[in-house]
Amino acid sequence: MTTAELLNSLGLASSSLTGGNLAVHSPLDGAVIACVHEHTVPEVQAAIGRAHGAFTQWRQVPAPRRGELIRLLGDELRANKELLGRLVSIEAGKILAEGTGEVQEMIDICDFAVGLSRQLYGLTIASERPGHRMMETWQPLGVVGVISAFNFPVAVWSWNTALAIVCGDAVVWKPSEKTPLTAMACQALFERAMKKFGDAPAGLSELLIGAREVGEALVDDRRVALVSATGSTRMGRQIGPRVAERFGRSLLELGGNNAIIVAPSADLGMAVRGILFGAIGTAGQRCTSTRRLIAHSGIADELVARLKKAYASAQVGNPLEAHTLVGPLIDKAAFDGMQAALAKARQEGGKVFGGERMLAKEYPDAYYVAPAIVEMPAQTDVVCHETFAPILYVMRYESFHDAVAMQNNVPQGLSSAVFTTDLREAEWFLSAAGSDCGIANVNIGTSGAEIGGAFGGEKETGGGRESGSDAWKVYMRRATNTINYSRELPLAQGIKFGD
Ligand code: UN1
Repeated sequence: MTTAELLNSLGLASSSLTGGNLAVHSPLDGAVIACVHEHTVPEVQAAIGRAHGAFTQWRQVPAPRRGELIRLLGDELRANKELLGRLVSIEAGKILAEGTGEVQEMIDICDFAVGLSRQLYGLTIASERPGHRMMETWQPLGVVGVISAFNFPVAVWSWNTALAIVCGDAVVWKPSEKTPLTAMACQALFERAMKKFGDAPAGLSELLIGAREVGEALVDDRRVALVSATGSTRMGRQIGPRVAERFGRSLLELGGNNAIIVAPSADLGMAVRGILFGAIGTAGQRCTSTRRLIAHSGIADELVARLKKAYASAQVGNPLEAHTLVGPLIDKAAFDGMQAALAKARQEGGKVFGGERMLAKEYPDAYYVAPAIVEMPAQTDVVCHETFAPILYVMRYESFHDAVAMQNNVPQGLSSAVFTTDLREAEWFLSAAGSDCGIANVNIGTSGAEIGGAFGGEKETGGGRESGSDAWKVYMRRATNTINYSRELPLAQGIKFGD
């Protein structure tokens, strides 16, 4: 099936794929696969207006009925899992197993949200006043602006959208300008679900294609109650204050610098597999990718030797081919960033294994790399920065508490893991004095979280939580209600006022 046929079967009309001024390149070979229309600022404002209009109607639809729309979206995703997964591979460069895995993650959050649509529970609270009752209700919030990155071009939208829609909100989405096609496919599937649903208001889900100005118009618009943004810390540092300035709400999912600690008691075979998936899976382009390995000095040599062997046999190449484990980097800028980080690591005393460009002859306009392992003398400056590429920095430790301190001693706080069979170490790692990350795992790696838990992290990762657990609450506004069913009007705190 050609890319054009694939796009057509996902509901994208050929006319929407040509003639626009935004060229879409596939990272597989650098070829231009479409030229799509970029939205202007007035178009952005009109889209937000439509979404706001839709919100005022949608908020009055009972939540379980709203859940039905997400159930239908889940059906569309199930029916199109292979096609959309393939498009994710073509546009973002991840291997097919991970492309379809990402669509599965969308299906999972839809299922979660359908159940949630009957569980948007508030509390009943004891009042201090006789004949009074207090309660808490969760009300729809408004328009949710979603800004997403190229590396999870469809799942991040679905985490936000599935929850926002059952919570009674409308969504305006600005995907990465590197991955507009997967976004257009999601929007087409959403529209199919809307059609089957019947009477959902138009404008419930709006898609905006474009770069910075489009994002800025979304961020600055007072009608956008929540801005949920996934991307670099640099981006979040701009968005956070701009949204706060107008007293909007933001949910930030920014950089990670995720470490795995491997203790002497660890099952090394498991550790190697966990590190491999975390460090080279998605070519190191997940926010949860494993970027640091903190290995006990007693096992570090053996562990690194086993990792190098595993790296050497991991196939780098076209992600549509069955045996490939590592696809390309998204673009030349990503490759340059990786090379700059490796050069800096060398200057800081690092010993680099791998990291060179591959397949340049076959694909002169694509950027395939050998994943790199860099043994560092210490956790130097370069190690403290997130480089969105398959670089694994290796440091050694003697005492477990020092390892945990090293793991925490970076500006980011997304994901972390320990491989140990020592109960004391595992529990310490998960304790108040342990990992300071939003995700802390034992005997599994840093990436590949399930949707059932809240997803996000601390410090420069931005503090937001999306997906499972009670992350839905950020998509709603909380009202505290006090109801007086007595014939008196007592004041709280026993205050007497004029009587
Ligand atoms: C991201 O990289 O932006 O935990 C999200 C994981 C995936 C999501 C990653 N479920 O690796």
